[in-house]
Amino acid sequence: MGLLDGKTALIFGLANERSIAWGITQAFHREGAKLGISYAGEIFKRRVLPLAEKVNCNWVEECDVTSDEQITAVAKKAGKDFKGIDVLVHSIAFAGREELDGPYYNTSREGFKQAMDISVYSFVALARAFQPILNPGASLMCLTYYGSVKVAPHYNVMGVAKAALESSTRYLAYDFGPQKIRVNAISAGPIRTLAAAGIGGFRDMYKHFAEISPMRENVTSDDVGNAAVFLASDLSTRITGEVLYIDSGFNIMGVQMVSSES
Ligand code: NAD
Ligand code: 0WE
Repeated sequence: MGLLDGKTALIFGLANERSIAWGITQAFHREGAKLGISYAGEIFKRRVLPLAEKVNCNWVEECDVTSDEQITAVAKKAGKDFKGIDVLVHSIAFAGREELDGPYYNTSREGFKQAMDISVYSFVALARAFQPILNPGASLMCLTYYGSVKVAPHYNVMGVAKAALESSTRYLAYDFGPQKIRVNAISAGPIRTLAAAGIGGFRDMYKHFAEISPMRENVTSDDVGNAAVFLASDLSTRITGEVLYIDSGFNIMGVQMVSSES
């Protein structure tokens, strides 16, 4: 008996075995969901296909979310191959590397547009494209980060994009409410994924997190996967428009102090 027995889930944003999307995919598989996986770019195909095999998933489709055509095509394909969709996970973000360094005021117009397009608009576009094939009781979710609410040095335009993503989550929750479709965001603490690799100061931030968060522990993709199961399942009926923190309690802290107790 799995919490997601009989449900079909589509996951966008799987790049490799370190992706948060992989933690979510494995947790969904464990709970009995039927899976579809989408990735971006030919380079990742080689990485993603063997992962999909591990979770008995033979529905793997490329979708670059900057392309309306590709979004439409993937929704059309899903409509043909599945009896409606119950869960959609958006685990996608991108900003140009040069935007994640130096002062926020140096954000370029193009860099701003690109970060908002890939990291925010794509969630709205996916929600619209899939609306006709979403089953009543369906659950949509996206991944966000605390840099949306408070300043995380160098997160810059991504913080602004995550604020817009969280706001989009609330507006989508309002739109989809009458259809009994829920929309939520998961705010995860820092995790060492491809999107965190090579970020200046990430290692120190990661270590600091484990020192000052109430639970004194870093977050894993498995933790996020389990929370995603909850949001995807019927255990969370009536929860919509929320930002669920999976962060060892980090976000509740006002004053940060390195404790002598462990
Ligand atoms: P990741 O690099 O594994 O995943 C990011 C994904 O975005 C990749 O699969 C990439 O292919 C995809 N992507 C980028 N541009 C795309 C495009 N044009 N079309 C389609 N897909 C595109 O890294 P991750 O850390 O697993 O990130 C997943 C999500 O989690 C992101 O939204 C990220 O902001 C969020 N998040 C990450 C952390 C962290 O510390 N790693 C913390 C909180 C939230
Ligand atoms: O959301 C994220 C990652 C977002 C991200 C990361 C990259 C790095 C590589 C978006 N675009 C790119 N583009 C690249 O070229 N996180 C929450 C992880 C993260 O990223 C940071 C962080 C944290 C935490 C960037 C600066 C400061 C802190």
